[in-house]
Amino acid sequence: MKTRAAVAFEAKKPLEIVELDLEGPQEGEVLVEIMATGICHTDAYTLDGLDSEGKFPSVLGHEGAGIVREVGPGVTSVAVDDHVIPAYIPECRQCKSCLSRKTNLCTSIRDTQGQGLMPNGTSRFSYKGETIYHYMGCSTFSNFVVIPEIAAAKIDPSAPFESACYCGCGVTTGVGAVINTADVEAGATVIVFGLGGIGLNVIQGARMVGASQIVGVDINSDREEWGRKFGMTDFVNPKDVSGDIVAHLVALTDGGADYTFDCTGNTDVMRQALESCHRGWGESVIIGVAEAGKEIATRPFQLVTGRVWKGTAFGGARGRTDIPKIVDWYMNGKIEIDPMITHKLSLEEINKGFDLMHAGESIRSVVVY
Ligand code: NAD
Ligand code: AHE
Ligand code: ZN
Repeated sequence: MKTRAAVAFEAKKPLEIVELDLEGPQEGEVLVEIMATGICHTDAYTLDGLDSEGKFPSVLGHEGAGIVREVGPGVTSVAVDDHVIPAYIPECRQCKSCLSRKTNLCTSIRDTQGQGLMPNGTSRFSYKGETIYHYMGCSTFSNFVVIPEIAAAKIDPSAPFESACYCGCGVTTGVGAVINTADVEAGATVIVFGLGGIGLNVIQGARMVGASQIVGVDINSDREEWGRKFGMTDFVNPKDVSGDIVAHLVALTDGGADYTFDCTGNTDVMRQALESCHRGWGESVIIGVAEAGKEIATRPFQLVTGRVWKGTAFGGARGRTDIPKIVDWYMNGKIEIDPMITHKLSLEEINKGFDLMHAGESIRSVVVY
């Protein structure tokens, strides 16, 4: 079949809207009509050539929601007409990682997914006879996609696609980092660095679990109003702090925060986040994705004196088990999504979504097919 898609033919070039050829689902695969997709900073990072795994030409996008239109042989867990979110971390429930119960990082198809291919080592997309690669197993910037069955998270069919799609990455990552990775307790103090599409969800997760102080840090002062909408109690723009930002934050949180989260992808900020943790017990969670070649550093003494540095992928959420729960939390009002969706665009306008993100003018742009 043919599908309309925004294709990344080359790094650092705008996406091009073209008609691709799409092969039908093979064994263990499903065809999904994507109804809406968010644009996450990770898409921009890959398009900008900063991802060591980035492959071109490819169809980016990993924050979508849609309807199953066809299932391949052997598919049993989803059926035609089911509403699904493609999970970039699938959940096979059979690999060592899934069975360990210690991680959400299902390993069963990670190798081929990282190469932009379906589990059998081939792509379903092509353009004028040439292979176009998949991205993160999702490629939601295409109106129709083929995904592995183990990556299809079945959601409440009454959930609107334009909001639910954000649970495919940003909402689940931010809220999940708080409840799964850090396991923030009521009364805890929290600092969130970077108040964009992910950081605001960390803030609402911290509010949900009853954190007593939620400090937001961003170099964009417009983000103060945004943070406060979701439960932030204090805002700091590092540009307005005359001395050392870490010392400022440690003083503001009575010796350092119980939990800090990097949602910027900037390795200098990751260090500040770690060092703003409380001596003896503070935990810092890296969510931001740093560009290829970057490394983190701190004095080992920071860890010797009890601070813990960890990271999270997709907020520790298990694709098929946890995405439907997060959608349900949205549907029953436990979490908010709609106010964060600042822009709705057509596929033809998708490059504008990237421009808005880079200009700091959007929280989330959603492309509606
Ligand atoms: P975004 O562009 O919406 O938000 C980033 C925010 O960080 C902006 O508000 C920006 O002003 C702020 N910022 C930038 N530099 C800063 C600095 N030096 N100090 C303080 N604030 C600063 O991006 P997003 O979609 O929220 O994504 C945030 C990061 O999380 C990206 O690196 C993205 O790739 C990553 N991410 C990781 C996961 C995961 O599973 N680990 C999932 C989704 C996104
Ligand atoms: N491919 C990059 C790393 C990119 C990365 O860390 N991705 C996150 C999700 S970001 C979503 O917006 C993730 O889940 N990583 C786990 C995984 O297995 O990819 C690189 O550095 O090579
Ligand atoms: Zn993402």
